[in-house]
Amino acid sequence: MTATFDYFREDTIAALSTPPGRGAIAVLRISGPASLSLIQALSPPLMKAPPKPRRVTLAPLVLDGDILDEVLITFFPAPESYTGEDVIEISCHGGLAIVRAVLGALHRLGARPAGPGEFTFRAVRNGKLDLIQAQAIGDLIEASTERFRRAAFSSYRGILQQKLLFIEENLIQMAVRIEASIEFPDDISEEEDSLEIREIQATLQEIREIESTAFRRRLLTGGFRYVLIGRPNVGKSCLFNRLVGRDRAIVSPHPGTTRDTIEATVEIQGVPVTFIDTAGLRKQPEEVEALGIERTREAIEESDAILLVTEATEPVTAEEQQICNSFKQPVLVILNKMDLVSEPPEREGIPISALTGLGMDALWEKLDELTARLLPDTSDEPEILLSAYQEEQLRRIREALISVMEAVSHGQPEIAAEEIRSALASLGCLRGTVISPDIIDRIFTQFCIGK
Ligand SMILES: Nc1nc2c(ncn2[C@@H]2O[C@H](COP(=O)(O)OP(=O)(O)OP(=O)(O)O)[C@@H](O)[C@H]2O)c(=O)[nH]1
Ligand SMILES: [Mg+2]
Repeated sequence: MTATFDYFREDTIAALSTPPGRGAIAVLRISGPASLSLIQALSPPLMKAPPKPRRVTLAPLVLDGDILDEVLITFFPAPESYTGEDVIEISCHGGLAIVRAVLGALHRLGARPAGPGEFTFRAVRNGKLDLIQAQAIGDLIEASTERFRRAAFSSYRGILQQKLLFIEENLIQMAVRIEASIEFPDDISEEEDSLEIREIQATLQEIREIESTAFRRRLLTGGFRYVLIGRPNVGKSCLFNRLVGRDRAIVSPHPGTTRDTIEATVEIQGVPVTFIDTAGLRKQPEEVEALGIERTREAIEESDAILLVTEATEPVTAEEQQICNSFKQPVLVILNKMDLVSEPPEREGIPISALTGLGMDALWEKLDELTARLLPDTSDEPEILLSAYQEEQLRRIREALISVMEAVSHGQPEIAAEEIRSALASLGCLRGTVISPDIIDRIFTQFCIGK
């Protein structure tokens, strides 16, 4: 990333903080030592009466005698601001041309365009946020479902940081003891070594517990996949469209209409659930359809649950029965086209009509139940959301600690000391006590500009 170097400069940056595009208002942010003088240069009345800290001031922005807009300005003097530097927030009218003109003026007067996540980077550099909170803020912005939002918020509140601090203290004490054993090798008994090994095992256990929460992020971002399968023409696409709330898949009276898998995502129980419409399963398909059926098999493999769509008018086939028995995933059997029969057939299934919407409420209830069942119970543990970066650092710490353990048990304190230093270094990267260009690349450049 070429922007990396810039992040360590202490100049003044400016960017649009609301999403690009038309809106009622747009918020721009300036951060750095020249923030106040910049806005004063753009707004003559503020030269005479500087904006009061943390109060909103109405002011015109003027460039070359041309009024760009009338805006609201808030001045957050250092260190009581998001970044810990002098910050000016400008709320202007959210027109594309206005935003372009105001940003252009700020840049012309000397503010550098901010890189992605650079405001948050400065907040970390200035000790306003720790690195873990910064990543949680990234998650808060990304969170599009209820559960993800809640998890991101609790991880923002610092549970992981507390746990890591505890592990760090343990490692430091361990390092001190190991260093001492190099200086005074005769004072160390075998008993003390085995005590040390137990300490390391306990710390390893702590780390594994934190690592075991990694699935949660994948769940909150990726969610579940429910695949709709069944014989051709049973109404899979029609039901799919109903479930995802729009006409995505083509519905037709000809069997073999769907040839490719189609996906759409909705929210159930606070997590994203992707429904997958597939090509109907049949024994002797034509060539293109056969490919579609291959994809269907793949979709089944990757799914968390199966919605087996059948026709209420038809008896269940041997093939359908086999599907119910041969997969490990839960299967919901759906009896579609209930509008064509007077009574539900005498077999298990959820009676619906994808065409008329009959029975859809009951089906949604079943889907809620199914999803709740698939969700791991995390109600009594603190929410930790590990990023890929954090997972990697934890793995490094764990591997280093295993080497420490081996070295201690083989009576090699020098190696143990070196490995424990490496574990502490990874822990520093994880906690953000060391900020390297690598951290900027891996974390901050993933943010949007203006954050
Ligand atoms: N009466 C009635 N017709 C339905 C119902 N659901 C679907 N259909 C009709 O059944 C036909 C097939 O529907 P699709 O949704 O295309 O079926 P499919 O299972 O996706 O079929 P393939 O993609 O060919 O495998 C269409 O003519 C639909 O209008 C229903 O509940 N009642
Ligand atoms: Mg179809």
